[in-house]
Amino acid sequence: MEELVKGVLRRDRRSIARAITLIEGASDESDALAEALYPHTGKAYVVGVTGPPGAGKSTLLNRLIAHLRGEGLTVGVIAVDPTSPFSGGALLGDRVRMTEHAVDEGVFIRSMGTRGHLGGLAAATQDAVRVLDAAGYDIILVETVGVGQTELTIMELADTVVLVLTPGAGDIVQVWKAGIMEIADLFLVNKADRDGARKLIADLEEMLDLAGKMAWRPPVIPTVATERRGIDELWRQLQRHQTHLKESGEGAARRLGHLRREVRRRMEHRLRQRLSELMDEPAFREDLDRLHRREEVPHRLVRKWLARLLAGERGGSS
Ligand SMILES: Nc1nc2c(ncn2[C@@H]2O[C@H](COP(=O)(O)OP(=O)(O)OP(=O)(O)O)[C@@H](O)[C@H]2O)c(=O)[nH]1
Ligand SMILES: [Mg+2]
Repeated sequence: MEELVKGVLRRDRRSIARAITLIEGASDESDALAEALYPHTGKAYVVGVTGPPGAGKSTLLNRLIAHLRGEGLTVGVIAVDPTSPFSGGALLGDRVRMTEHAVDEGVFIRSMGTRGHLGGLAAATQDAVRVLDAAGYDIILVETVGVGQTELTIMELADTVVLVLTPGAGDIVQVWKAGIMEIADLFLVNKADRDGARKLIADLEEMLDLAGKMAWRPPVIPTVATERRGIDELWRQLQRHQTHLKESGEGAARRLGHLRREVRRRMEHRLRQRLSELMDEPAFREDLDRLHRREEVPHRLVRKWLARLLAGERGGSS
């Protein structure tokens, strides 16, 4: 374990890969690893990129990585569920491995599947981001597909959230529906080479007008990822937002809010898990039988087992 932590801290790629694999398994060992790394985190600028399947997120990230490397910055990438049936399952990792970032020590790319995370996908993603943060990558990009609740939760770990949209009917409706409007700091209109881009940009600006005065008005940026168009503007706006976060105090407030929600989510997860274990115990089933025979009262049972649950947690049986 000590070796693994040291390896991550000196940005040894194999250690980083092993650490993330360990963390995906959610065990006592992975908890210990996450705990050892936590004091070394908090330095990276974390950017979340989300949007509908096939919007061009991976292509954009690939271009952005190249741009950032040109600026001398190191980049870590976590792509959550990057295989989408809509775009033929093009894996960012695969694509990048085949291109210029393949042998680049300053880039680390990892894909995470959506299945098999005992502690929840959001927690696993958070821990994976922290591994890269501890390893000292300057910028960490997190790609997730879609606009569902899980994606919103995952986006909660980012300093800046980028929403990628493409021209096409219904996009603007999606933005309204998903409630992602409130958490998007930058709107990208990708595939701006296609019909309808201008209309989408106008619709977004109108929506932002309606939202009224904001401390930060999300910029709407047209991009053509396949032709590298708009990537420098994307980076310029990301830097602008980073400055805004710092100078307004919003960045610190946001991180504190994220940590609060993270701890709450982890506690809820743990309590639910422990509750299920307790309710499988023979003693609980006996109590249930007594309840059934009217020898016990539900309300008293609740108090009794809640006390037992909390006593177990105090005992530190984690
Ligand atoms: N015309 C056009 N096509 C683009 C542009 N950006 C990406 N594409 C194409 O759109 C398709 C999907 O691109 P991806 O980068 O895989 O999209 P994604 O959002 O990462 O997809 P998922 O991860 O599967 O949700 C690919 O065939 C890209 O070549 C663009 O700006 N213009
Ligand atoms: Mg992708």
